[in-house]
Amino acid sequence: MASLIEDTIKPGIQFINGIKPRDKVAIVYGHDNDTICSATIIYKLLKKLHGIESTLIVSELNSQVTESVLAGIRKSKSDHVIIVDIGTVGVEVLAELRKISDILIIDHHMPKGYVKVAYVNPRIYDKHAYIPATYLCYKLYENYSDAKDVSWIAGIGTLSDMGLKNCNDLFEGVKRDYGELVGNNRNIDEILFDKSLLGKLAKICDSGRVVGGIDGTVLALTALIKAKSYQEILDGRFDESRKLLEFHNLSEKEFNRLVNDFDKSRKQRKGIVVYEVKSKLNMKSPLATFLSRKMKNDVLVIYQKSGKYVDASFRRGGGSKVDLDELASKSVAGIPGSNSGGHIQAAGARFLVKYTNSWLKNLEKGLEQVK
Ligand SMILES: [Mn+2]
Repeated sequence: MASLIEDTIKPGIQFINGIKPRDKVAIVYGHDNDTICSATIIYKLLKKLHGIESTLIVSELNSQVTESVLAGIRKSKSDHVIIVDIGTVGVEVLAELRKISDILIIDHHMPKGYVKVAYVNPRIYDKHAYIPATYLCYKLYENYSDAKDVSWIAGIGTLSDMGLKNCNDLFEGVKRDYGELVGNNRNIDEILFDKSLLGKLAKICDSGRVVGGIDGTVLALTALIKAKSYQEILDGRFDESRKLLEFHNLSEKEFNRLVNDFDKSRKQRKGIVVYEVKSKLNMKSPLATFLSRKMKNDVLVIYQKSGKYVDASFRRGGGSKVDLDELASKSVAGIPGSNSGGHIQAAGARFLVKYTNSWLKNLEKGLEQVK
């Protein structure tokens, strides 16, 4: 493990060593806690090392690095671009980016064949490794400085991706520095998420995205960057953190309503439980993570309409070995304008609303094939 991480972060250390105090840096991030915590830690590292205030650039829908994201990077005139926890960056975009700056990608999805990019991804060395991006950023930070300042942020991001159990030194670090955040709980993500103060912080940060979409993600990131301690977030001590607490209240109420609705409206198919979330909030992923624990051998598929599209989350019970990345990909096979991605144990898909029925059919067929 130690050498897997050392090998993984080495290109990141080389990249950061090449950043000089007067350089400009842009950090590009996605929308969940793992990515915003990654961005925060890298931001704080560069600030601490060189006083650099990086430009933070949020990706667009589905964490895409689009032309307009590219335009934002160009405008920032950055010498270095760091992209965190974004699974796919298009070749054309990378080619454009390479002309204006050097690039570091810190990620933990299945590795892509990127060229001329510094690439930090544990799956280059072990394709089964499940090490969230925030943890990789934490290890980078630790290479330069005592990481106590950011261990609570690293805890939030890593726990939110349900990967803290694979990162025990971080768990121990949080426990040592901020014992009250984990209490007497063992390092089991599900338990920590439900019962610990760290889990509550994770929910507060995620409520930005849940209630406010991409703008809410930016709000949560701003709060994390501003916060000198986790108490400032828990107590709502400044505008952004106060707003986040309001969002958290709203999202908790809606979450409980939907958990009840799930029991009434879920549809059991062969080996799959399917549930449509009907909500104005972006409740799909937190619900999927929570409800998957009710599954034993079944796959859980939760989907929600968002504009013209349907977004689906794939999770599985502890007794299921179905490769969800593969199932998600089969579910959208042949559906125009669709896409899918993720990990073996958690994946997602997106397609136009009008293809919902074909998608549901593909889903059942796909499960037969993947099993
Ligand atoms: Mn992640």
